[in-house]
Amino acid sequence: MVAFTGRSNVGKSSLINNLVGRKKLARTSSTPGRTQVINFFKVEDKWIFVDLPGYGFAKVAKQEKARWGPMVEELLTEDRRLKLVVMIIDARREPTAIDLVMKEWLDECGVPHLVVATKADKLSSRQLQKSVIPIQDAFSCRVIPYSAATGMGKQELWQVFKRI
Ligand SMILES: Nc1nc2c(ncn2[C@@H]2O[C@H](COP(=O)(O)OP(=O)(O)OP(=O)(O)O)[C@@H](O)[C@H]2O)c(=O)[nH]1
Ligand SMILES: [Mg+2]
Repeated sequence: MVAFTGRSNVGKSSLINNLVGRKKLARTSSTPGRTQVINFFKVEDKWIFVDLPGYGFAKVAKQEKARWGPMVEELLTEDRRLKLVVMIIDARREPTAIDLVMKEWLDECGVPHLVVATKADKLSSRQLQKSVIPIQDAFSCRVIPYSAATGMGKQELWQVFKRI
């Protein structure tokens, strides 16, 4: 089982769709807060991809958050099927405080994770190279550039999954 987390509207659902090669498996939207429940997708009978609601979006009703917050936490810390968390951030931006807190929390809980910088197609290759450096510095780990529009990073991510 692989879970995908990141800020609201960063492109989690789009990344899952791109990885799986299906346009409408996970619902996407240009409005933040689209995914408001935990969605489980069975992939090739071997994997379960978990599309998590995005964090950092104030407009999602408090009640909703209170409902799934503990569920997300339980899934990330106690579900023994979970093998990896993919943390997704926007390639064009430096990670925000909440991203860093999330990463720290995953480190502390000992949850295996990696960082993916998506929407890479919105940058030129030069810009992308420049923008990945501060992201890697902030997280102190390697960052995989990704684009759900072009499929950049797809193979690399699948290779990681196949090793776990
Ligand atoms: N150009 C480009 N646009 C993208 C990419 N990934 C996502 N988007 C766009 O970004 C918007 C948000 O994408 P979603 O996949 O719904 O984002 P999400 O993280 O699942 O959002 P929530 O479920 O609301 O937390 C949509 O308009 C997507 O089309 C990408 O790699 N490149
Ligand atoms: Mg979503």
